[in-house]
Amino acid sequence: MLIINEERLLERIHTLGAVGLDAGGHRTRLAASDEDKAGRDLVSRWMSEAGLTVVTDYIGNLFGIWTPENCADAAPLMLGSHIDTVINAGQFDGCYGVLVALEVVETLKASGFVPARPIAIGAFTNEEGVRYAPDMMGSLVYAGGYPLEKALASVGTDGTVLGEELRRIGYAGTVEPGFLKPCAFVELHIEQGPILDTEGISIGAVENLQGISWQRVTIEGEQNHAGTTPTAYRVDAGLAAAKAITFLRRRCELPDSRTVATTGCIAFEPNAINVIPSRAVFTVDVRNSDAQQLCAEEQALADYLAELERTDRVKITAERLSRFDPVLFDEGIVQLIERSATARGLSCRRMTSGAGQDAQMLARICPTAMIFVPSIRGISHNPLELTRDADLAAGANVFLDVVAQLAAKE
Ligand code: HGY
Ligand code: MN
Ligand code: MN
Repeated sequence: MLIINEERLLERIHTLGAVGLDAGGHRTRLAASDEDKAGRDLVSRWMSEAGLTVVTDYIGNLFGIWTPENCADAAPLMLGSHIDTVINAGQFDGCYGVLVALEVVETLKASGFVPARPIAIGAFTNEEGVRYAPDMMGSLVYAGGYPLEKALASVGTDGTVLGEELRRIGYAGTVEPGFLKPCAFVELHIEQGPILDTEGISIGAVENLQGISWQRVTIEGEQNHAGTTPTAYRVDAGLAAAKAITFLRRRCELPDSRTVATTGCIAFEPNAINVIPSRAVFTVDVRNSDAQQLCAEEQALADYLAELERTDRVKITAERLSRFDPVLFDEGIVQLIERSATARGLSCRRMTSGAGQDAQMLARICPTAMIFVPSIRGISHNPLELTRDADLAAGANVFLDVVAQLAAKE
């Protein structure tokens, strides 16, 4: 059985992982930042050195394409993930998938394998959505789910405009997003959750992905003195925000609930220790793998906020930042993953992706599936994110089998 070059893969993961480290050793490569540019420059160099044609589209999606003469016109097989990160990130989220795709293409080329179709490796822009919303933006635009001009005009949390930043870092691109019409898309990714590690399973054959709803909630109260204002007189935006966040957690703790909810950002104004906040602005990330349940959660929150306006005499507005329905992946590719894992003597189980992924966007335009490898203790979006070398290699070899089979098919 063909296997990847584990040493070369691990070395690239660590080399890319060293890009974007600040003085404190924190790794951050936000979309279209200087650090993202440095990561992109490195990956596109590796793609060129591997003999791939490197192309960037107008939303900055970076592609390395292997087009053997005999099949230039066939619909390409597309692989890939993302190399942008969250703040103070781990080194495997997204990067593992892009670097294994490159490793697999190099391994197949060196083995003399001749595909029946081109193979394109994508590193999609702004998968994390930390600096610019929505998340999975590059792959969403690529799949035709979001207008290019609107994406380029996105204003970041730092006031920058994405299109200008892409030009500034030299990744404004030369081709339309969607320029390749893939026959299929496969993404290898760390699980970022605890299931595979807890159950001692090597491979996750990902058959679906949960829906995601992002909102920004603004609560207006009445700024007042922390000491002299009697409790009954208070119109406390901070307290109302705390009630809303607690309400969401209570919903997730209901029996049989499969909802997860997160408030990752919160800000008070004027943000002073002895002043009752006049305003609270916070984000809400709600996820559920069932479309109806996700709608029910959004409605429950809207109803609660309306109730809160009455009970706390505050004014509340909610702005939708992004929303994606749950996604089902391609059964045929999921079975390919399971067969390869079995043939390699690896334990495997089907699972749902709790995280948003570029694959959920490519699934709009072609048969798509994902492979997961274990995250130790399920830690992710955290510098302690870690996957054992043996698991990284095992996932890469299963990915190699799936790519070889999908690329061989006429
Ligand atoms: O938010 C997510 O699930 C992904 O990491 N972008
Ligand atoms: Mn990711
Ligand atoms: Mn992520």
